[in-house]
Amino acid sequence: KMLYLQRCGSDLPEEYAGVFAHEACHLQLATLFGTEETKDVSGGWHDAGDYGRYVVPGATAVAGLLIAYEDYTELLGSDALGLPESGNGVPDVLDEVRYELEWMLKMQNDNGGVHHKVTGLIFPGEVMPTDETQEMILTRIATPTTGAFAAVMAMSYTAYLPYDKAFAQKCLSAAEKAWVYLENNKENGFRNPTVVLTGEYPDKYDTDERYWAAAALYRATGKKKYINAFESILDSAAKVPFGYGWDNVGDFGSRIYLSLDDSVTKADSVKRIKDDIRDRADEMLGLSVSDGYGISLGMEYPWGSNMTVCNNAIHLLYAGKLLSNDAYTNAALRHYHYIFGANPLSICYVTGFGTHTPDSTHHRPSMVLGQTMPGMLVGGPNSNLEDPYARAVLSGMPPAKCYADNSQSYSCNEVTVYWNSPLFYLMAYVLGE
Ligand code: G3I
Ligand code: 9MR
Ligand code: ZN
Repeated sequence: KMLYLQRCGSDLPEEYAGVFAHEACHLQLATLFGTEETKDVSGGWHDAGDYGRYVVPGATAVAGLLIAYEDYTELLGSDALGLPESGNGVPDVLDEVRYELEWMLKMQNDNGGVHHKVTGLIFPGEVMPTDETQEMILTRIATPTTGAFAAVMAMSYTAYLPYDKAFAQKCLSAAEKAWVYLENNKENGFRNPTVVLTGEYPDKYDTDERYWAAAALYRATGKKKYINAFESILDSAAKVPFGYGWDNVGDFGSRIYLSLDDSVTKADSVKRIKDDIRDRADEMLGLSVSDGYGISLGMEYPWGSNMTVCNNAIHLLYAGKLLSNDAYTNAALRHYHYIFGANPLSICYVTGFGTHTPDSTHHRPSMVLGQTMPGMLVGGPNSNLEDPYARAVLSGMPPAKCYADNSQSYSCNEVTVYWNSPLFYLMAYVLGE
């Protein structure tokens, strides 16, 4: 539901959005940065507390929902979650993901490459989405962006095939076209142009996105070229690509590869990937065992630390199942409890749940309405104190207490679609066990 309430470009009627209802926003054509060209890239999800729409984090959020659906298909099959699409014969989680995918398809250039984001030049003030009327700027194509797009479009082919063959095929064709772009273009990460001051999501390396896309495309098509690409990326990578975050996404690819029949995988690749998953799970377990609250951040609580907590839990759950190790699974559950209140601040980091919960998030609709949208996971403690408010009130605090429930503090009290997605996965696990 949080993702539904982040929808851009369509009316959100009171029937589904309650006080957060608003008319369609950001319908204006976007101008391709540095040109006079304009393009319709309306739709998708607002990223976070701002109204930017960014392919890289959007793909991460889509991937989190799709692996939850893959792993808990029965449990997440509900077609009655209170969306406009409820009752259409398609599980609502897929309907919600489709809303982002339809937008992402617009972000693909005719040459197969994918544009990085669409935002204003600057962040808007404290306004409702319909009141952000500044010109929308479409930034250039980047290869990590194109790789993440190819990966989630191929994953979406697999997910939608039973429900909408035509849409599934549309996703796959877009994924294959994006792959051809990657074959013909060397690594080219994204950086903001100087005058563009909105979110950047800079990602220099595209090895992990290519790795992930190759695995997803092979699973979708069975074409040798994709599994060959996967193996050669793995062979030439110094480390097995890792992560579930917006910048490092390799684990999404590893899970797919390890799910393939051993008649198509290579024993030494499987071993190398499994050993890497085990080594990182052992490191997380070691940190969890020595941490007062059982999480695995050590002393570094980065921006979006609650996302890292959830992503580490996903890794531990996956490793627990893959390697039949309950210690990993139990540690994952401690990560879950931390999010919901077993932490140094005894706060439930999900808005609207529990007795002590954030009510002043850095989320423009909540700030304008003076009412915090429920069901949002806040970024959480950030020991790097990355905004003026945090620096003013949190200096000297221990890392796990570097959190303030204040709407000015975007570096610890914002919300994003790709912080909710790993939480969604964990809740599906807990509900399903
Ligand atoms: O990973 C390094 C770590 O190795 C290092 O020790 C540490 C200390 O310097 O920095 C870590 O990098 C951090 C990076 O996120 C990790 O991905 C940076 O400090 C931190 O500044 C960076 O923050 C990002 C933030 O934008 C600022 O760029 C967040 O990940 C990202 O979630 C956030 O995204 C924003 C969008 O731009 C706009 N929309 C809201 C959204 C959430 O706040
Ligand atoms: O609202 C913006 C939030 O989404 C970003 O994560 C954050 C850091 O990039 O910036 C926020 O916008 C602030 C801007 O950076 C500085 N002026 C105040 C803006 C609202 O807090
Ligand atoms: Zn919008």
